[in-house]
Amino acid sequence: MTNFKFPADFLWGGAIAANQAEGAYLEDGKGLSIVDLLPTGENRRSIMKGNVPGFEPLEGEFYPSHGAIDFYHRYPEDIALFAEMGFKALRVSIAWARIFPSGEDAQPNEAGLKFYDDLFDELLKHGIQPVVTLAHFDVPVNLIQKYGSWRSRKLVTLFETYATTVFTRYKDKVKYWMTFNEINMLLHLPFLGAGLAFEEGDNVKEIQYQAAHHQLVASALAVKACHEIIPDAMIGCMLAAGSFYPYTCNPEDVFQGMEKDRESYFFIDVQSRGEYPGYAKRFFKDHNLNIEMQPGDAEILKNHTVDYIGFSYYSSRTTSTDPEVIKNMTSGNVFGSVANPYLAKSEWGWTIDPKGFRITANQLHDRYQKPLFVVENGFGAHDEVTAEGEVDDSYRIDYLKRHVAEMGEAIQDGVNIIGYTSWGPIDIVSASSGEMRKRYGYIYVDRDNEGNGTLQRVKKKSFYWYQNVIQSDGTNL
Ligand code: BGP
Repeated sequence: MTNFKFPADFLWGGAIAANQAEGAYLEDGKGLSIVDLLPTGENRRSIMKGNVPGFEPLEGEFYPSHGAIDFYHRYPEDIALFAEMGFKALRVSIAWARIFPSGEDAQPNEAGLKFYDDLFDELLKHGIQPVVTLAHFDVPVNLIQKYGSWRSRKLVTLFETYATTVFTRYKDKVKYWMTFNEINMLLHLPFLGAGLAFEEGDNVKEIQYQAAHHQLVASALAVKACHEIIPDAMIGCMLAAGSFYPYTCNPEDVFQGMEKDRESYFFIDVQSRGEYPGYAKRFFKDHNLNIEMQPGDAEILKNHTVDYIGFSYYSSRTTSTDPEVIKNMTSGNVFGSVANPYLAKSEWGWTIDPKGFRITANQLHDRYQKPLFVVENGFGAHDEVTAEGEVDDSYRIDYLKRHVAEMGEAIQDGVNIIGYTSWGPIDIVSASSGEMRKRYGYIYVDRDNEGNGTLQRVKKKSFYWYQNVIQSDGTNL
């Protein structure tokens, strides 16, 4: 089957995050970070939402992310496999607490800086562009304990120092940057997204939007520093995207869909257009939220907007104002979506909607008129290794095939998409469950939730499929 031919310079690749892949969570001077404290199991969701009164770090527990897939030591082998697939780009994140273990150390940790130097060198050796997220669900724990994380203005300056440090160090190696991963997750999983732990009686909404303001200013200051230090770099924002469909054509449903989309667009409107949208100002007023902004903030936001819009897309969302529909069709996702009767779901209840990918990309293009970078998309599933040592993940190929096809359609619609880094090209720890069981990779990793397994890497069927896609510029799906 011949499909749309993607541009020759299209950035095909994959995306991982430090805390889900590296392991070595206390090695070479690294400090504790939020994710190091997130247990698997029932309480995880509630903790990720910020229900952590009297927040105290848990010592001595083991979670899969502590060792993860040992990317920290095995990255040369993994990068060689990515190169074999033909990757042009690998999205990684820097663990803030590897560079500044307490988040506020006077000097950066040289061992941490060196690790990423070596990692970027290894990528460049294979002709793979590093695409680097500054904060992927990552706040040094000390900053949570001492300042209450992003609710404090203090974090803006500390983040700026961190960002400036890494821009200066890696300016010759990294040309694609991103500030906060899925910045809108701050509203849905505030502990995971921004280290926010709530106490009884907290005005949760006010704290969230105050923290959001701090992240938005910090993001703009990072854009400023990046442009000054690495003039030939591109720095973007990153949204957990996926448009809301109204459940019916009842204007109430349609209006609610628009409002729910705006909960997410809010962040990108500020990062890309450089100012608070009118609907946000109204929201603050209607809810009596008092958000402290300093003189000069508006100017910072206005003058340092992002160069591109990075986004993840896994599924669309559906919204209804009808209590009966909500009661019967709530699906267990963090965005408060009801189930869409036209769409199938993954084993984890994530709606599968390739057409929604095209819709979302078009909407982002229409709204921002900036290059888009698809920095996450993929299919989480439980994979089986056969007795012959093979993994037939045809279901994953099916998902990816349909999404890449719709991405090609979006480009033909006139949407400027510069790259596609699918999520978890090698199996890593799942963010929502904290488990190894939910896998996304083209490469299987022999590791279970208890930390057992040889860590051996095995090419899945999708490995060869993706290799072929890249090699054929997307024409062979
Ligand atoms: C996004 C995150 C990733 C990631 C992915 C898949 O929200 O940016 O960190 O893990 O979703 O989610 P999960 O691992 O929960 O399946």
